[in-house]
Amino acid sequence: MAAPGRNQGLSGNGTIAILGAGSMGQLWAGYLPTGTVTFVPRREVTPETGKSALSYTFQPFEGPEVVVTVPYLLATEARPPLLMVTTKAGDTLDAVESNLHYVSPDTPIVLFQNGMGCQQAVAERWPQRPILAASTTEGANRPTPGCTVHAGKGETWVGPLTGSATTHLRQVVTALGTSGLTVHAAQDIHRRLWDKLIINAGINAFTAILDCPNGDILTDPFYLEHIDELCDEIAKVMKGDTEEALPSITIRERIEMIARKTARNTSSMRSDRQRGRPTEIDFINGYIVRRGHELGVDVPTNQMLTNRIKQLLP
Ligand code: KPL
Repeated sequence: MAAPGRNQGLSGNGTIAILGAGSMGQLWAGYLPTGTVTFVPRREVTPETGKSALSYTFQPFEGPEVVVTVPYLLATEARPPLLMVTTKAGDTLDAVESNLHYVSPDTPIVLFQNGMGCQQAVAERWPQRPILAASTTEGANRPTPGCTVHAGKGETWVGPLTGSATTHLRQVVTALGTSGLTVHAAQDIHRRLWDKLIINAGINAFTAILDCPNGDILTDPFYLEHIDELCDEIAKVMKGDTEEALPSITIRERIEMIARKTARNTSSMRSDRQRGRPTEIDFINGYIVRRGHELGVDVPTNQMLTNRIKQLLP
């Protein structure tokens, strides 16, 4: 385990900074060794403006519930050796931009967003910086304010998006591994992001439109009417985007395996809808629509799901 305040393999002695204190940020902060992690506050923390730490109840996958207290990163001390970005996909570019002033040009930045497009946008904006993406199948949710639950045990792959990130990959994997969660290095992270995109594209919009837990889509006539065409479109766009061809039946099997495995879960998009928050549709089915248009692939089912979600939410 890393000594408090130090992070093995990363340059500098500061704490890993997590930007985005939602369920994914709180999951990692709950498992990383005490004293090695801070949250980036929404506004600068000063003695006048308030709290110096965020506390919440954390239910690990195994073992008793614990109270986790994570200090906020103080502007005066800020020089984190690693920045983990766990914001919603649509907030990522702006969030990174507003925090770069205290992040050294050679500090690795790891993007944990669902979907695709926002990670590439960050890498394109700052091509000289070490930008990495993470694709995770860990499941976390916040059933009540102040309480985060590690609901599903998974794995995390981390890989470089920019040239200079390659030399940081090993250290980043080691640092994230101090959490005790399973973390792998992935040279081809784009492909790993696609593996997750397939699942989100096949589950999230259906659950939000039908307002049901993940498993219930499997017998719903709306899902059954559209899933084969959706998988055909995904297969074609994926082939154009990654050179990797997956038969559409395999795509459907993967979607349905996860829908069964997470049958009682509320998907992140259904949860966004229930809470009246913006969804990540532009980075899931919306991304497939954009790439489809660029590649000359017809994507009417992805377009229909994207439109339906946008009609439901502001
Ligand atoms: O990642 C998910 C999400 O809700 O965003 C799935 C895999 C669909 C689990 O709910």
